[in-house]
Amino acid sequence: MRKIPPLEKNPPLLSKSSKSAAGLPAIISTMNHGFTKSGIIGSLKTLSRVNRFHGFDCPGCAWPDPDGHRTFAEFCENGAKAVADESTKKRINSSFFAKNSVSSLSNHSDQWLNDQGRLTEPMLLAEGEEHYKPITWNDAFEIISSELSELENPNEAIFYTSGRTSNEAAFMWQLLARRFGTNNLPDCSNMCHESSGVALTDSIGIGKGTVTLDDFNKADLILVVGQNPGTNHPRMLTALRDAKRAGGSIVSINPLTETGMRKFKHPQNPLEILGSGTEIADEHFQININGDQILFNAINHHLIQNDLIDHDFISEYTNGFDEFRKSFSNINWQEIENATGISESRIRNLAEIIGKANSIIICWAMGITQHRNSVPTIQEMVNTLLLGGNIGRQGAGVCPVRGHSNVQGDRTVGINHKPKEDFISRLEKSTGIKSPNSHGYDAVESVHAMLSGSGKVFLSMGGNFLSAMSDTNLVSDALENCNLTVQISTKLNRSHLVTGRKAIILPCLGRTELDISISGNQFVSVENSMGIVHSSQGKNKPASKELLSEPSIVCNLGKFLDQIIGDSGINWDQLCENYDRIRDLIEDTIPGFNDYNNRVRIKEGFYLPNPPRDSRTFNTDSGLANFRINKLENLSSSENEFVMMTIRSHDQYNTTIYSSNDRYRGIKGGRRIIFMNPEDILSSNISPDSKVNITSIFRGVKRTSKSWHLVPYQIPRGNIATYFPEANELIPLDSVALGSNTPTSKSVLVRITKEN
Ligand SMILES: Nc1nc2c(c(=O)[nH]1)N[C@H]1C(S)=C(S)[C@@H](COP(=O)(O)OP(=O)(O)OC[C@H]3O[C@@H](n4cnc5c(=O)[nH]c(N)nc54)[C@H](O)[C@@H]3O)O[C@H]1N2
Ligand SMILES: Nc1nc2c(c(=O)[nH]1)N[C@H]1C(S)=C(S)[C@@H](COP(=O)(O)OP(=O)(O)OC[C@H]3O[C@@H](n4cnc5c(=O)[nH]c(N)nc54)[C@H](O)[C@@H]3O)O[C@H]1N2
Ligand SMILES: [Mo]
Repeated sequence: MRKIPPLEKNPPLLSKSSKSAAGLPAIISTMNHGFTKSGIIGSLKTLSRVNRFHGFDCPGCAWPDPDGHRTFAEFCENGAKAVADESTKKRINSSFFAKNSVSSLSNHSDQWLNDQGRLTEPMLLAEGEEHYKPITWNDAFEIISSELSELENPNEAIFYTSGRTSNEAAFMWQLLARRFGTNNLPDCSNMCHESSGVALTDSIGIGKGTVTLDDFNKADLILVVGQNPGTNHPRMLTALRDAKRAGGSIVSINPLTETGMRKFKHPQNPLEILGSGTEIADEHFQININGDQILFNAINHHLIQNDLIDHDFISEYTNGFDEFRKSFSNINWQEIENATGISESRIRNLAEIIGKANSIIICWAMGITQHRNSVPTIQEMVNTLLLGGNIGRQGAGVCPVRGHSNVQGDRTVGINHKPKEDFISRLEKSTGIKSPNSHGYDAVESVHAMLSGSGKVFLSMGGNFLSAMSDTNLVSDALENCNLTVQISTKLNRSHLVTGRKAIILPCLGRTELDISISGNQFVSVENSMGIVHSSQGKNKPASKELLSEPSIVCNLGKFLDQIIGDSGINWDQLCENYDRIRDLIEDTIPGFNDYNNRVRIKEGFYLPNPPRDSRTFNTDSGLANFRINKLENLSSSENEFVMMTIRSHDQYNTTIYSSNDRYRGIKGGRRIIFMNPEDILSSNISPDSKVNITSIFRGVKRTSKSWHLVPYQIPRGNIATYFPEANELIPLDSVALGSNTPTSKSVLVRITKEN
């Protein structure tokens, strides 16, 4: 079975990277995607329902909608692509699998797999078979529950979750896992914002952001660090544009000058489309990969040295300032300049701007969370905000920009391999299910467990674990070592092809589709990046009559399991007939959801409580916001070595590849490419036309990925960028962030050699 997509024959076509984001090209691109996939009328209808009060939540990202005026679809090119991709008219049925063996399918590209259309009926890949065959839902539930019941220990089962899962489905999923007796609930968050959750919980007592969208209009200064909003959170550009109009300044800190941070033309505003667009970033700091902790530490030094700090806030609300101040005794600017690639004078300049701003928001995403020292880096950025009293004040705070549209909600409702005692006791009270106290596996630990044979059944609520995880070859061995792997999915991906001895596909309804149970139309709810919970209701006709909703798949699994291993006391049927009942259980279990069923029916939804934001209350060990002092680190390369980051192109949604173009970066027709500084290309003595191999060496083990093309690009020397998931086979499984165990997808040391 091919674990990675096939290699590419031809180099990509290169042009200049775009000067501005969105505008007319975005509209044309949306038209192409939407109209070819779901037909003209279909896509117009579908797109008009995105993020409307009575429509569905956009599956594109977790950026919120403006409070009170979520009246018409906020247009976004990449949201539209995600929607069109789900509402495609193409279908995969049983004859597709009869025609194509699993190994022949695995020779196709990820884009081709996704392009085959929606999965329409439950399928079984029986042991030793080459083809998936149709199976009834009942038989599928029966096989899964009997495999589970045969395990010697509940911890041999692993329940993975991807972040599109609604609150209702996620709550039922964790209930099923815990009812079975395990906390093995790894989720995509382990590879994503886990570092943010860990760092923020320790520093300020909540693992989430503390700003609302309205704060963007009130901020003096917004730092966008390690994030590419033009591609991954396009609606954030509107918020940044508005922030600028309201007088705020924007600074981007990124090894690449991403197009979205240069200029933006709002695609719904005809004057902007034709005009020259709004400059977004006032200043751009082209930092070396992983130089951020040292940068913010140096900024903090300057702020303290020059007394640009808020003494009242520090003495009333924080802990550890004196130790923090003392930690700056031997600061070495030469080392700082080497690590960051930014001059002392520019850093001091930035520190002055920070010190003089009345309200500062720091936004970040994967450029910060996927390094060995991600938790320390985030805590250093929090230190910066604490010095100026920039938490719990209008126009100020932390803003970890979430990825998957409900990844934050999934954690809130219990997808957590390390449940807190309070959660365990509340869950027992509300449902009668006693969760084990011992921690479960996160994503990396799950792979180790499957490799060693102590993880035997892998069940996946959405997602594409094989391709999303680091170290693709090991993950493949891990999955193949399972007795059974189960994918609850909408679209075909590589995790359906690299499987356990037996494999089952359970096709489910997507966000855009009507979900009708015997008690009528159901809706679900989600939590966005700013802690607002709101409803999402699909309106499209389901892709097939056979599809079940995610909550109903979980409830059926629960029911079948009860029949084999004994009654859990949960009335699974009742719960999936009417999601209000699931929401009642969530309300009884999780603080902040009071009156859930009524409040979720209000147009804009409701904010979950956020103590640092609401009242400067910090539920930390000290009861105050903590200045944290961490050892300073950065990943620097030695001679002939590069620091590699793995990033998203403009035409992909995580492991779903829409095309092999990356419009903003000027790439056409190629994904196996290495963005490299032109001078590094020159000094490597490799002609840009030849193909190269990439090798990572970690703890003495070499991993090599073949057949890549060099692309000259404005990226700091010694740094390179490749695309995820193609480069994941190079990321060592045990190369993880301290404290959060997140794979270091943005910090991989590699060598480049000419392909023979
Ligand atoms: N269209 C689209 N939208 C998406 C997704 C998608 O795949 N496609 N994915 C969703 C998900 S799950 C997520 S988590 C988000 C991801 O959103 P992003 O975090 O924006 O995604 P990445 O492409 O990983 O981009 C990381 C950015 O960080 C920069 N960077 C890398 N290393 C460093 C560093 O050491 N320091 C600094 N300062 N910058 C660095 C890179 O140059 C790049 O601009 O997007 C979500 N939205
Ligand atoms: N090297 C590297 N690796 C990374 C990253 C990186 O930046 N670099 N980013 C990491 C991040 S931030 C994340 S979040 C993970 C993403 O990891 P995952 O969430 O596991 O991966 P996705 O590619 O988002 O999953 C796509 C699949 O989800 C299924 N799906 C889509 N919609 C639905 C739905 O509504 N219901 C169900 N049940 N299934 C659905 C489809 O079958 C689709 O093929 O990847 C991580 N991996
Ligand atoms: Mo993510």
